[in-house]
Amino acid sequence: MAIFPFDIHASEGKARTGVLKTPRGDIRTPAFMPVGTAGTVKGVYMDQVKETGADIILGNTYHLMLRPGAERVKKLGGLHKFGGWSGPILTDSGGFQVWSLSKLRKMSEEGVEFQSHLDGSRHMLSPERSIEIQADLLGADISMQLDECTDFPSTHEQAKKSMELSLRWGKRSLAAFGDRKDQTLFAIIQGSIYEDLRQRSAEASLSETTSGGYGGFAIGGLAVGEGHEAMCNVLEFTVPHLPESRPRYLMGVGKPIDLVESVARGVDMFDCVIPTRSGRHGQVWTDEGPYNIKRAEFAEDQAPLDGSIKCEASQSYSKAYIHHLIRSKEMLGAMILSWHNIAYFEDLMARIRTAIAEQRFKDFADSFRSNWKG
Ligand code: PRF
Repeated sequence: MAIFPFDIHASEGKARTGVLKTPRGDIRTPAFMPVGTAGTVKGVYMDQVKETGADIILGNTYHLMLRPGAERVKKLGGLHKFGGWSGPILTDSGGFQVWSLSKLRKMSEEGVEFQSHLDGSRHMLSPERSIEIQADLLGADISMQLDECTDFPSTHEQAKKSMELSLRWGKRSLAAFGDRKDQTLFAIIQGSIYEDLRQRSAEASLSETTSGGYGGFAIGGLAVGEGHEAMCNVLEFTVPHLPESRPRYLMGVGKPIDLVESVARGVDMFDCVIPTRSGRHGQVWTDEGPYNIKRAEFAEDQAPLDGSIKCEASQSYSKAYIHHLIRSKEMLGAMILSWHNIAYFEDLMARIRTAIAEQRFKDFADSFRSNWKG
């Protein structure tokens, strides 16, 4: 398979900044990927997403296979054409969404059988079917292996069993992926909070060499209830087992402080629904943490959300207006806040990249920690 070139331009401590080069465009790292679950970054036009500085978006196997159906997306030209995003797309394999959304799920060696959260219909997702959906039908630039997101908390024994299943599914995913030219596949490291299991997962994934091995390594099974400290601790002992030369992706994370702390521990890529999901509920993200625009104090506040961010949503509407829109449940309120929050996250990543390039990331992280109140 294709292994996309990953050029690291600068590093400081464990933090690094660089570019992952894909046939559909460069991804500047550390990167934040807005989540486009069902072929749309909820409430935000693709050209607005692009303008915030996002180089890549995420799509979901689980949602798209259920509606409108992966074969239909293929028939309509693939996910890039269907959704109007010409840059790189990474798709999640479905395991995690089955784990968090579907009603009945039955795990077996073969894969996961589940009932749709939409209409109760039954489906089967195997490593091979997940790759077919992601790479052939949706046309993802980066596919993820099928994995099982281990429950938290789990005993060492449960976590080991689950991690070993993910390893076997990874091997099958890699074999199913084969020799694709312009697409790549990432492994997912599991192992809950256990150091020996994380090490085993990383080392076994690394030793897979079918068609050149994995193009990158994700860390799964975090941000599932273990808490910020425990997550940082797992990153601390997991990242050193991953190759320097390949991108590291922390799945489903997180708040701005999580991003800063994870970059400090060597993570290169992130995705999270926070900017859009919380935006729909009136939350505004800042370097100090989130606040809710519905609060009475904003009723006559004529200031913009953040004049320092180059984004129409951040600069051109008053807090008073957005306060009114959200309180009135006007859809434009949710749209402006989702757009602003993505711009804030992308601006934060750009500041992180610049700080690393200028060798002042440690100072940046220290001052970020002390300002953070969230
Ligand atoms: N596995 C997959 N997707 C994910 C996760 C995982 O463990 C997580 C955990 N935070 C988010 N998204 N495949």
